[in-house]
Amino acid sequence: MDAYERITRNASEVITEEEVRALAAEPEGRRAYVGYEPSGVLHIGHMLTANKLIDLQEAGFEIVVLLADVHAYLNDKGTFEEIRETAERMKRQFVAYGLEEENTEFVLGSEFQLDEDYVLDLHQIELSTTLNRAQRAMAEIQGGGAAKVSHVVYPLMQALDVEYLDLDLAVGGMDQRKVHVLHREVVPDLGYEARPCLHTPIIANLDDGVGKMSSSTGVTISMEDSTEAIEEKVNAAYCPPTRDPDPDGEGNERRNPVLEIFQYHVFPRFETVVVERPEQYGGDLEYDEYEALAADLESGELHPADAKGALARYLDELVAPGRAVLAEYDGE
Ligand code: NAL
Repeated sequence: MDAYERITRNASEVITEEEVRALAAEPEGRRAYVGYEPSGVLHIGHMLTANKLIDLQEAGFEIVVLLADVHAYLNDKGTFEEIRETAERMKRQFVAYGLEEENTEFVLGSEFQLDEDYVLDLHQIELSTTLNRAQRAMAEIQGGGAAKVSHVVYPLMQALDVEYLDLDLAVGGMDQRKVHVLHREVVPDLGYEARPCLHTPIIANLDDGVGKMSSSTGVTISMEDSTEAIEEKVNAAYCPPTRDPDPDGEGNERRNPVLEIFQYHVFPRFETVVVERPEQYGGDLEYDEYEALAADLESGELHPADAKGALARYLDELVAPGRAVLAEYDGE
């Protein structure tokens, strides 16, 4: 796999391909980043972007993780003190998950977002952005309820952060794309260079195969889950035996969350995937790539129950280190 393939594997979109190819040609010393509103417990959505950061680390990038405390505050996620504490818990879980501490810079938004230069740049973007434009950029991020003034400041700050963190590549889920596009449109007016962006897919809920998988709606997996909870959720997951013929087709919402988790979480982190089966059912199956496993599920060679058993085992292995970090907090 060459650097460009590794950087873009499993991505839904890159803006623009040409700009990302230029980075891939010389990845050493490049900085890529993701920002997260601090939340107490990592869930599978955070883990998906973290997998992309691990790909980028392996391609030679330096990684910056923005723990967006001011953004979480603007999105009504609690008091500033609570959010700060949560940020530290989140950082420790990311390190446990596999973001090497030596190669990862964790930054709190409040470290630079309250500086005079930053605030004046922010006000300049406020002057040139309509309310309507900012609200549209925020639609997929806002926590719910009526939009407040804070909700239109939020995407403008995010657009500016890319410049202030001196980054070469902005990474985020597809829910961040409108903010990143806003970034590309507004920062040139401030005399800054727009940066390339890479967006990861939003995967389906485990229970119904549709919607955005997050901790607030539908069944998801988080670092809080015990081995037994993971087994239960995965065994109850929606897993139609045939693949969606057009998974990205508009209006086509039939999805297979079991296959998606194999694709976006298991294969990127494990060289080979072994599905254990009793001898009488044909014995163990071994896969080096996602497509082979998906094809076997589709043809009936691999039974959904066996696929789920393997998925629960691998997910448990991915979650275990973060679960241990959370247990330490509980013990304090
Ligand atoms: C992501 C978030 C907040 C601030 C950012 C600043 C720069 C780059 C990425 C950022 C969080 C994100 C979310 N909007 O919805 O979790």
